[in-house]
Amino acid sequence: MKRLDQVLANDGVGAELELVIKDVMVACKDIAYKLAQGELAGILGATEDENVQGETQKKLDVISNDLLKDILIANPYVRGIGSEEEDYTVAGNAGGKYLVTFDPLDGSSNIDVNLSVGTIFSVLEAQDDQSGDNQEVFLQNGRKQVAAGYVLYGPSALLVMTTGNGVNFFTLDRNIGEFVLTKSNIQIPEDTAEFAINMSNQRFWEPEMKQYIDDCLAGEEGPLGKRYNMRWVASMVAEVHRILVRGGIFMYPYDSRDPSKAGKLRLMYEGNPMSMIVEQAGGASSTGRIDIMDVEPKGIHDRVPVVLGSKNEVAKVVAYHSK
Ligand code: P6P
Repeated sequence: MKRLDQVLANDGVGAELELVIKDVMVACKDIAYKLAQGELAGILGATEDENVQGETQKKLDVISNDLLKDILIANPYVRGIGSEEEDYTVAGNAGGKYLVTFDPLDGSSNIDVNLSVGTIFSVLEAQDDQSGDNQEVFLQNGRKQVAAGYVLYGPSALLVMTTGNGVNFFTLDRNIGEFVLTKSNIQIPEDTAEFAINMSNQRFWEPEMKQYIDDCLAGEEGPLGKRYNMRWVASMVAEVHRILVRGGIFMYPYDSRDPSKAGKLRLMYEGNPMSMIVEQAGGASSTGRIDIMDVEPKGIHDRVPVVLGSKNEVAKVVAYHSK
């Protein structure tokens, strides 16, 4: 079994980026341990606070955020971090060349009901010498990412990661406290009959999305000519992982509940890292109109509509939006 550092070295990842990724893993192993303790750790439940997204923070949201922030801003190669749970980007080392954005605990509404949650991370290179507490240095499109990954805290703790040479799965071996390679060169099936969307938002979608889902529900007799199945875990990391393993399409489209926002999911630490992973695994990731990784960010907490997964199914959704 190859350890993460051996795979990174094989993929030509330099020592500095390797150290950044290993620090993310130190934090994620601690998060995995705390989650596995559940009630025994006395850290379930919500805080009294709301984050910049307007969402009530779970205790583990804050703990996970602080674990990742503290270790990364102390890393000599990290210029700064951006987090779903931080109002602004946080400066690390002025001489560092890497920028790390993360959603420390995605799907955290599932924590108290013992369902899967995850950590999502993305790594960019600073293109100038601006300080890491200036969000401008982070505002690069998703094609500029040098690494992206997530840790899924499920029955086992799984790291899924890419540095631009395909996607690998690593399983946390709790006997040695290391992530070990368990599957290489992941390929998403190009076709699917399984869609994931929160149907309760249907009346708020654009007509094109309503039409696509209506046609999925029409089954074999409908224009798409096949019977679809549906899944919704309310945890993007779990949905994306299912798609990497057996194909599928995940959608969190624009909806009119808050017309000022492009969607619920965030570009810099959800849309972009998941898009890099999905594209590296032979899938596709779109806003419904353009590739997510071609969206030019204006702010660290920008929202983005998400349609990702099996590439032929994503192409169908894009076609609905171009009629
Ligand atoms: P809803 C979790 O809060 C999250 O950001 C994603 O992980 C997940 O796919 C989505 O929101 C769930 O949203 O509206 O179904 O609760």
